Amino acid sequence: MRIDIVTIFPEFFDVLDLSLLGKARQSGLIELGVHNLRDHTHDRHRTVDDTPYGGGAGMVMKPEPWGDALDAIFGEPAPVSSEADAAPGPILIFPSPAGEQFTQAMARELSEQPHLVFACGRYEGIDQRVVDHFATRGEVRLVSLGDYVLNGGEVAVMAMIEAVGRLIPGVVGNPESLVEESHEGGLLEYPSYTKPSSWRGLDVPPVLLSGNHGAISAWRRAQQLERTRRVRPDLLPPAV
Ligand code: J9T
Repeated sequence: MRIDIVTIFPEFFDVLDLSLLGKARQSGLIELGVHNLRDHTHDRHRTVDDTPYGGGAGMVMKPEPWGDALDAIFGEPAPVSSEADAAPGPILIFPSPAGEQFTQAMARELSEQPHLVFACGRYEGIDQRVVDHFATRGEVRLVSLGDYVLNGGEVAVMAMIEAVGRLIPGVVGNPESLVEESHEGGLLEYPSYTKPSSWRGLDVPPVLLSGNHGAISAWRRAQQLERTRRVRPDLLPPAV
């Protein structure tokens, strides 16, 4: 998969050299391009924002640097005549608290794409015409991590890249660990324990030491249901 990121803080993404995603980049499973929006400005101050039309607090990101930065990634708009034969382009994602909610299902869907482009804006936003223009050229999605505001899209994009990247085949060593965890089955994860079997007066639930695999599976399932019912009843399927 290819991932491009446009941001005014390219260094923020240096941590993608580390850990599992760093390894995935070295092995070529993930190809990453991080682009500085300010490289697409043309004034001495490398200005990326301006005051909002209609008034109000804060600044809005100007459309021209965004247009130029994204054109450089997408290529210039295709002439209308050749549009029909064009291969589908990248999915363009704007992290935004006004977007659809990012979920494990969306992470899985995005992990199957060949090319994602993330456009990190500041929280007052990017001129709407950038979204509207690129929506005429391909798939555009506004995506929110949850119901809270951040200073910029960078942290949200980092979370999305980690959630998506680990689902790309080969990135996580043991694919079984992907299936058993929270959210993939629609329920929260069961609690886990390792040695020692007794620690600070707390014992590992005896069933886990029993060697009875049927009983262990049933216990874990019951724990998942109990946890989900207690903290995230909204996730329970109607039949439960
Ligand atoms: C600037 O971006 C945000 O504030 C943001 C992005 C994605 N999800 C959120 N919940 C906030």
